[in-house]
Amino acid sequence: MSSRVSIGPAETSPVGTTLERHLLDRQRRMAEATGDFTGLFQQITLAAKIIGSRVSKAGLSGILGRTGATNVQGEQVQKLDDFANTTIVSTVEAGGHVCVMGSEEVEEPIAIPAQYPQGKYVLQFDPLDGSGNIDINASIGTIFSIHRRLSPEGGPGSLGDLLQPGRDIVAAGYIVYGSSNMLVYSTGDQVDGFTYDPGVGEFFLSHPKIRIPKRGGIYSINEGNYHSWDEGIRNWVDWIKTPSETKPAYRLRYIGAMVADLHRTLLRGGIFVYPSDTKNRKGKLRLLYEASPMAFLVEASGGTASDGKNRILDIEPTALHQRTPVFIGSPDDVADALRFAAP
Ligand code: AFP
Repeated sequence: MSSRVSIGPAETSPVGTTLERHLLDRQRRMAEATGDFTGLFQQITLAAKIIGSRVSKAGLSGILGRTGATNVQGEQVQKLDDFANTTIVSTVEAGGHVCVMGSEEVEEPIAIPAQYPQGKYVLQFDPLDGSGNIDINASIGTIFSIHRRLSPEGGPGSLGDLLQPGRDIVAAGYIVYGSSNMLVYSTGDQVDGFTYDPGVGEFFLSHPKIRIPKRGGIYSINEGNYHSWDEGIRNWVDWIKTPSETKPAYRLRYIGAMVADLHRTLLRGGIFVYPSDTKNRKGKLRLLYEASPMAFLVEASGGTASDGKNRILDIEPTALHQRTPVFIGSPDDVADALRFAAP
């Protein structure tokens, strides 16, 4: 477990423990804990509840549809993306726990207004991942990661605070808004999942110590891109879906929201891949808002995450909206894919 986070070890909370109680118990296990991490986490959780509530009413409140604006990725921004982004910023900025934030929806670093204390943590997030799924009522999610600041304490944070490799993450997680809403997080030692009870308004521990299976039976990739891939990826997909004496054919599942595809991969095992292709030579997924936090969670659960050549957590970011190819999941399945992709 990282000693850079001001919270004690996770240990084993009983199933049914609330997320708040679980965090307070951890805080008490570390004598020098300041409560900063717990406070930041409570704000993230509050934002997740607000977003989850709005997502579940999306069709009712007339919020579906597009704003007409375009975000920094050149994609159309939907109203719920805006709402989720604003909710996280406004919930976290006044808390005094962070000095700067980065969002997939915002081109530049998000400064903390001068009237609020500048905290010791750095928060990065994809406010609503898989937003193409909103209009069809399929799962979407929020992804986040937390680093310690590198700039001197007290003053405003900087771009350098945001451009840190995934191996220095102190905590990462996601909230999946699905048939039930779940928050899954890790500080690097173990991965715990909490299911939301809307009647009570709380997340309850439902999936303690998630361990990804060493090998799964599902592959997850946008196979519509087959003809844009390098030969190695095409060969791997041909191999994985073909039964042989040594293995059955793998099943294909692809939702188009990384949170949902990774959530299944963590629980069931298998592999999620978004390789480079002729349209996206550097890959499509964002290193800081999608790949790094998910790599941190998957490694903490016993899995592997690679860009095809290197460990994703070791990539040194050079730009906020940098993209990367992704091979992530059960260690044996990722090793198989890399044999084809990077022989
Ligand atoms: P959006 O948040 O813009 O919908 O993007 C989702 C995403 O970044 C990731 O969550 C998916 O796995 C991936 O894109 C889907 O991309 P394709 O539509 O190209 O398969």
